[in-house]
Amino acid sequence: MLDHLKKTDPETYAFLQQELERQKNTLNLIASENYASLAVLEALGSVATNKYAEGYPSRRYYAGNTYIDGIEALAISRAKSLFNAEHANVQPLSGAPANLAVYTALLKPGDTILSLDLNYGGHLTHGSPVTAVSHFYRFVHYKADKKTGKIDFVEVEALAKKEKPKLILAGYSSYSKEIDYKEFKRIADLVGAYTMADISHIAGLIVAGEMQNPTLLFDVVTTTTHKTLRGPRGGLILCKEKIAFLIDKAVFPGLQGGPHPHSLAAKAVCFQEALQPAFRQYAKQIKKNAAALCKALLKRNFTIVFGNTENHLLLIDLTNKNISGKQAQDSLEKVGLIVNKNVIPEDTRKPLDPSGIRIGTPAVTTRGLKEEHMEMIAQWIDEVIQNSNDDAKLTQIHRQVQKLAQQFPIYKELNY
Ligand code: DSN
Repeated sequence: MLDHLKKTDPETYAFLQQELERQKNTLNLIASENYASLAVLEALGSVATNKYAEGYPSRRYYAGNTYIDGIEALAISRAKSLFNAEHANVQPLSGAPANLAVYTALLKPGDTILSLDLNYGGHLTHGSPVTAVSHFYRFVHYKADKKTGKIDFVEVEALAKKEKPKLILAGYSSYSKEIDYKEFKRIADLVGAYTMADISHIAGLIVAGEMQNPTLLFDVVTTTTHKTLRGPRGGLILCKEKIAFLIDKAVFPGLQGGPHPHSLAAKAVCFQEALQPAFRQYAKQIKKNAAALCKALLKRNFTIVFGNTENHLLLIDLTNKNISGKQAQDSLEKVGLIVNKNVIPEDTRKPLDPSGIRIGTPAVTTRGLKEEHMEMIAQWIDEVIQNSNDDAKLTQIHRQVQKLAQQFPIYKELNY
């Protein structure tokens, strides 16, 4: 596929070839990653990247946008039908810019946002002190029950009444449970706050009907397009018509310049793919695989944070296994199982070497792995954790992982 690149820039080409081999020969269990289709990759690598298109369809600041208008309008209308949304803005460059655009549209600097604590599954852009947004807005955090993951709405209501947030945020990056959007909306109405959901992780499950859809209930919903939705790296905002003007103005010209038209095209393709019946089957299997993996790990005495999973991911507390999250991540990478270290609720360790790892099934499900393979993966994880210093054992497991990976190509059409 990369003949011109090979001639022009052999160094970049070589890295991309190595990355392709890495992806082919490992099993990707990172909950936020996936394999975009060849159609999405073709749209991303298209001539649309050559165009500037500041503005919105039919209201551009540059000539020559007839076809980019067509692409963006297609992406918008598909996003609206996919999520059942009144309005869609497909221009955010990714999830963090999408969230910042919502804050910019609806809040004034210093206003309060009520969101989930990072250690309980919240996201950096929901107010971690290391982010710029935490300097612009005042974040107050609710928590979830450490054992069950349930959100205590009595606590959320009390916090909302005390702190008077302008915006209440539901939506998480390492949270494995269903979300009660109705309760959040009830509390937001009590205190006159906007409701925002960040569904980046679970968008694919939502459009397939495998998880609740907050779009009709909430004022605004943000998502990335590259996780369970399996599209290009990018962001998307869905909102009620009554705030559409504010959202659009915040994205452009508020925060961004020209959108990335190649990415708009790839989003249109991704939404089209997600509208197909096969995508529903895919999302169902993601959940089945996560549940099977969870069961197989519990059987091997792993501690699953919040007890189990109701979506595509699970968080393992490794404290009883006497290994840190980073050591586990590194040892698993040696055998070709790719996961990420992750903080757990009330973690006593630091984020760069926390007590947990996060595991997700969207990418391996795209490759075609089923419940029986989750049993094999759990067995390998267990063996790696118990033998993390035994290089001979790790080499043996690595061979088995590679064999399974090679049976399930990342792009069957190309035999990759
Ligand atoms: N980095 C993403 C994740 O892994 O959840 C969120 O931004």
